[in-house]
Amino acid sequence: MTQSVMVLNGPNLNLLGQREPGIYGAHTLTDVEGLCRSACAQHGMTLEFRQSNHEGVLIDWLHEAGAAQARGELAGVVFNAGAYTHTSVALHDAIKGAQVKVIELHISNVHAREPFRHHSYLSPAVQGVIAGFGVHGYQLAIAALAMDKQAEVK
Ligand code: CA2
Repeated sequence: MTQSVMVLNGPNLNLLGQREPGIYGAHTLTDVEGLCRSACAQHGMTLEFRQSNHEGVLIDWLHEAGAAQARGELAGVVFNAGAYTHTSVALHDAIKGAQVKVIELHISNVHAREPFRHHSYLSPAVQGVIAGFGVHGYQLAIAALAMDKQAEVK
C-alpha cells in the first residue's frame, strides 16, 4: 500500500518568505509544499500538507494522523509546531495520545537563538528532531520517515 506523509505547520508559518528572511530564508510555504511533494514522490509516498494558526486544529490533525497510521496508511508526521513547540503541553499530550510517529522540525537552529526557544514540550514525545537546516530540513525529515518505513519491512 502506498503510504502518505502528513506535514503539519503551526502558527505564523503562513508568513514564510514574506518576513524575517535572515532567519527563515526566502522560500514561501507554497515552495516548501513543492519540496515536500518531490521528496515524497522520490520515496514512493504521497503528501498531505497543512498549516494552521490554531492549536486545537493541530491537535485534531494529530489525532487524524494517529488513526491513519494505525490503519497502515501513514508513515508519520513532520511537524513544525512553530512557537507552540515552546508552550504547548496539549500538543505533547496529543502526540502521545494519538500514538503517532512525529518528527519535530525547525527551520532555524532554535538552540542558537533566544533561551525561550531552547525548550521543547514536543521533543520528549517525538521520534526525533531536525533543526537548523532551513527548509531543506523538511526533505530530511521525509527521508527519515522513508528509511524508518524500509527498516520496518526488513
Ligand atoms: O525555526 C522554526 O521553524 C520555528 O519553529 C519557527 C517558529 C519559531 O517560533 C520557533 O521557535 C522556531 C516561528 C514561525 C513563524 O514563522 C515566521 C516566518 C516568517 C515571518 C515571521 C514568522
